[in-house]
Amino acid sequence: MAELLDPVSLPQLQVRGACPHDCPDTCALVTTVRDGIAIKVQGNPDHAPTGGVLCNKVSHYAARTHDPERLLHPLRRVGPKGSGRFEPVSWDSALSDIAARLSAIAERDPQAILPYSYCGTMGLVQGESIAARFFHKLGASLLDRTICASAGAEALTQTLGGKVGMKVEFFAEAKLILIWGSNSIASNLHFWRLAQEAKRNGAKLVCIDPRRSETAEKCHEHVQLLPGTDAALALALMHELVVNDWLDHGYIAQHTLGWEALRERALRWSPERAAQVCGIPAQQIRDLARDYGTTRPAAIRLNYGMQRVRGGGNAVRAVACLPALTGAWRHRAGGLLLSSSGFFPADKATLQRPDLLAGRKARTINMTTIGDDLLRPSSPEFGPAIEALVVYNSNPVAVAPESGKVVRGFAREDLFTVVLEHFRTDTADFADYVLPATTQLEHWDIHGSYGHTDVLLNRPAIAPVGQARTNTQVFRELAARMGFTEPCFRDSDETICRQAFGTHVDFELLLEQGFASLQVPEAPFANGNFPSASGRCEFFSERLARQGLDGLPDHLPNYEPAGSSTRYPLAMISPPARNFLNSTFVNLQSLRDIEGEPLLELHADDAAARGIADAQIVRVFNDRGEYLCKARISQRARPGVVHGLGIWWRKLGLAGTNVNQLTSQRLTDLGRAPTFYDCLVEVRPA
Ligand SMILES: Nc1nc2c(c(=O)[nH]1)N[C@H]1C(S)=C(S)[C@@H](COP(=O)(O)OP(=O)(O)OC[C@H]3O[C@@H](n4cnc5c(=O)[nH]c(N)nc54)[C@H](O)[C@@H]3O)O[C@H]1N2
Ligand SMILES: Nc1nc2c(c(=O)[nH]1)N[C@H]1C(S)=C(S)[C@@H](COP(=O)(O)OP(=O)(O)OC[C@H]3O[C@@H](n4cnc5c(=O)[nH]c(N)nc54)[C@H](O)[C@@H]3O)O[C@H]1N2
Ligand code: SF4
Ligand SMILES: [Mo]
Repeated sequence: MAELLDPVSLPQLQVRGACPHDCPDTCALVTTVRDGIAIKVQGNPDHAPTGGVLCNKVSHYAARTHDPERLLHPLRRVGPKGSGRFEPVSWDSALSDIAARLSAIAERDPQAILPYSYCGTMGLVQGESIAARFFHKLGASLLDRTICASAGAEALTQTLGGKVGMKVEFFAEAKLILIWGSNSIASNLHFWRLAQEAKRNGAKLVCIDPRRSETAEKCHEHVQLLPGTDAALALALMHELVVNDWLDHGYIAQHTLGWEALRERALRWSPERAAQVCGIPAQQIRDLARDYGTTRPAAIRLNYGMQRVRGGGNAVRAVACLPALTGAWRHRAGGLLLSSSGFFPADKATLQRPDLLAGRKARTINMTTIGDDLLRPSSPEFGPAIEALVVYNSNPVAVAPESGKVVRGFAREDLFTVVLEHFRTDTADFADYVLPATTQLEHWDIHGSYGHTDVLLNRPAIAPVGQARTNTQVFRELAARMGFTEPCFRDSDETICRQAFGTHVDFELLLEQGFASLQVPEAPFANGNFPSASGRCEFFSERLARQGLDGLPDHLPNYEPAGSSTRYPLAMISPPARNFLNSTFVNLQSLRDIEGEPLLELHADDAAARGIADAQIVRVFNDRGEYLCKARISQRARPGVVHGLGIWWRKLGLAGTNVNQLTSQRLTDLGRAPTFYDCLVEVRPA
């Protein structure tokens, strides 16, 4: 049983759960509850990937749950849009009015209604289950959930056949680890523990990142390339593998597709050529290639940081070719991991019921371009203007690119907006109705992972705080009010937990210990068997070629390459601040105190050229907008590149904006994803 009575102190429960956050580690939690209050959230020591340790953010989860600013009852807007002026209303009147408003719009055209959700929780129940069923039945617009990972996901799918890779635990046995586009210490802490173990066993750690991150400074080698130049680096590594014959010819012949074409492409990328593009010494590329070509086993921990630029998909494709060239996949501690989520057999058809569309063809809106799309009038190409937006598990006003436009869209007085939230976020401020949602400590859920291969079950530890309701309950009740009679709208959360993986996991084991491992081979691609159509690692992708795209990976320069503009000479990336999780936790005083203020890290030379002193307030700007923050002259930055750490709540920043005021809505080469790290700016003292 999960609940254990502590014999010594007051009656106290320990309840097993799962971290809900969008983080590859998917930790197993143990929540201690006393008198109905969660007093402590800890890592489950029995779950190997968690190892009993949580990050600093989620160690504060009990405080976040019982924070005095939690939303406790439904709110209805009384002031102008965005003013944040609300009055409390009953659930019944809120839900009745919402159902009536949505019904009236749906009668004209249900596609004028758009759900907007992402990974505030990664749970399969409080994410896309009843909510998806509801919007499918309604015939609402579909949402293309691209804001994070779809460029890399598409790239992996076009190369390996799916979001699959090494089993994370075996990184500990690798002798060379490339940490590529990942600040593991901040955003993949439990992987970093494995990398440390490998280091103690003699492994060399190399970090490839434009920023000298917490992780980069602790690796043996830091390759500090310019943003958006990873494909050039990967191709030059291939060049060296070819000319030095550090290749596994047997593996290439048996388990890959398109070798001759890739070889030819790689031979065009001498280290000197790539060095020009990447802004690093050619010798560093040669040395890295020698390490990669001659060390066994060699493992790559690729992460999403490199794919937030125009050529992000191609970059991931290029890197994903490397382990097949050297045969690194033969060893369980060799290969690559970007995401393991493709190993999880989630039953999406049952969870989400796309069949409820019943032959209707709903249009798809890309969540990344919500700024433009909210401002679009009806037209034959676009379809109806968006009239209603239902937001859950996301904070688009803070996290979506080009927030000047996002805000203008949300501020439309004729837009009907419902936001399900824990707190009065920047997005909630623009709602017509704010509905208080339960947190992970208050509801059931079930989780896969994109960093390990265990399923986790989350049991509620406490009763809902205030009048908070689960996302599922809100959509169940809206469904009932709108006359949706299918039995799937009455499934309980526990039932949905059981549906999620069907017989693929032992649910009794989940109930008992809180986690259950998938059966994944130790070295899944030692003998090929990639989940691609050909069963091989596809250097050349027929599918991409048929779409008129390059079948081979190549370097595509950024839309806004470093050094290409005299007006905006600085390339800005905006990776996460360590103590926030996207925009979650920014409102928690204890964590915000650690981060201090919104920061722009810049190199001393760039600061001096602009007369900027450390800790001075600066104006960061481009044609899309401007943002005030504090300058930090920092050895983390290389000249010409600045780092606007994210993702602050606009209203908690210095002048009511955040870094996304500057980012653009342009999309990546593959996967229709955002290009947050492909952004030129200028900086001046404020
Ligand atoms: N503490 C913390 N942890 C998090 C999150 C958080 O907000 N805070 N967010 C979670 C989420 S949603 C995600 S998607 C992951 C994100 O975590 P990651 O997948 O690791 O991605 P990022 O944090 O975007 O970027 C990682 C690193 O890539 C670097 N980078 C930027 N541009 C480039 C480039 O062009 N090439 C290369 N090689 N590197 C580049 C950045 O400087 C950064 O150090 O982390 C999750 N974990
Ligand atoms: N400039 C810049 N912008 C970025 C990024 C970047 O690196 N730089 N990173 C991008 C990435 S990788 C991502 S993933 C996105 C993240 O964007 P989002 O997925 O929007 O993530 P969060 O900002 O964490 O907002 C999640 C919200 O969901 C709420 N929530 C959590 N659990 C529940 C629940 O059970 N029910 C309900 N109703 N609400 C819940 C939380 O309170 C929180 O306000 O941001 C992107 N934006
Ligand atoms: S955010 Fe990541 S590291 Fe932190 S507790 Fe959750 S899964 Fe673990
Ligand atoms: Mo993300």
